[in-house]
Amino acid sequence: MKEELVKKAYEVAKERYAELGVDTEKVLQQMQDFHLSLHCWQADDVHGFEVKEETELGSGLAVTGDFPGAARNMEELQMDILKAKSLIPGTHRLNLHEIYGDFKGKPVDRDEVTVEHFQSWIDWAKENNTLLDFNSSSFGHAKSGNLTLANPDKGIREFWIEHTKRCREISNAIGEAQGDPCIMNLWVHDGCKDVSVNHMMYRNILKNSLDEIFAKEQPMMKDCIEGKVFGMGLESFTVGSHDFYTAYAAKYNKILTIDTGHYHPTEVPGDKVSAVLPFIKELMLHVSRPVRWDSDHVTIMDDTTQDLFSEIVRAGALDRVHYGLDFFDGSINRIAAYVIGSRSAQKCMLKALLEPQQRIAELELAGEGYKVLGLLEELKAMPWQAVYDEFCVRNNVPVGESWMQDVDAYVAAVTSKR
Ligand code: RNT
Ligand code: ZN
Repeated sequence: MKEELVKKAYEVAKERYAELGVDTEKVLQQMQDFHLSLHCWQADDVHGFEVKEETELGSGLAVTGDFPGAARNMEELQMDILKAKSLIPGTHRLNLHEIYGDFKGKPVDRDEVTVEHFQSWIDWAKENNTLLDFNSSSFGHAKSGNLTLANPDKGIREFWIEHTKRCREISNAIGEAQGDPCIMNLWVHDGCKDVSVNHMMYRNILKNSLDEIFAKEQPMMKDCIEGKVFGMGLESFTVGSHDFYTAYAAKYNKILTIDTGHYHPTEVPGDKVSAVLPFIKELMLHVSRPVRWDSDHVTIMDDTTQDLFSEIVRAGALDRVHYGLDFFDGSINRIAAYVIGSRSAQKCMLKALLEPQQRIAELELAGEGYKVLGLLEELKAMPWQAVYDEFCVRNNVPVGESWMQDVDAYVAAVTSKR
């Protein structure tokens, strides 16, 4: 019954969009090629699997909420991710942090990690037809403090340099194993809580650390670097600011990560796409949602997300962007968080693809300002939802709100027993 309704609605939508010159079949094909990189860390509030006495996240990142049922180990986390993926149309990558290694109950410090700690992930990914991405992890460790790669203390700095080099080795090995480059993100929280004066020194140190880390060619991985406006407890100064990494990425040919939660409240992340792409070859996204001081609420269809995806499509840059997610809410069902965030990001991309781009571009050049505005407003209420439903049907995943029943069933059978 429902499928019939979806079909009918889709046929109508297809005609409505055809009138505008938009081919929904082509767009559905593009959606099939739009792969998100699901972040593993929503499943367990960024705990990871390290063996250590102090399990507080601490230094650098904060997660709030104590909703029951978080994954407690690798097996549970993998199950949860597969469950979430089964409710999201399309095929998607998985983004791992170093702290999610298979450490087999042994303490492995961050400067000791090797690819063997990720072999079981590589095998799992292969079995489950998933490509992997990677992140170095410099937060939540006894040596994290306020400064890692930008630390004037040589011993601490070298510890984190070693960690990050090893993460690049691991990423490269993952890339080789999967026959597709592994995208490795580098984010460090380094900064100052209060007024400080040695800014040039910290930034020079960070630059030198990065130079050393990136010195070795790793052909089957790609480096991306992520800035931030400020971190908890480090409110006054951020060494790795957006400007710092934009300049570094442009000069040294790195991928720039745009985390939608990492800018001033009136700054528009989507506007950065066309500002940096003339100078930077590729972008990585961390699709997220800032609320007040927090940068990591679950993604929804807000203006920020819509604008970001529309800017990518309008820039003709679909194949120059990697689409990572980065939110971690511990206060709601974590599998639902993945589903809501992923499906919302997809809907924003779908709406972006359903825009009669050329026509609007021409109207703008012809000076027909009111038509540009009018058309963009009309498009907001076009039946894009019918196209998304059809996308779900074609990918064999629940249509509309019915995915919630699956989540409830999973809670009853699995997560409520944890
Ligand atoms: C933190 C950054 C970073 C992390 C993850 C866990 O502000 O956004 O990307 O969220 O690496
Ligand atoms: Zn991020």
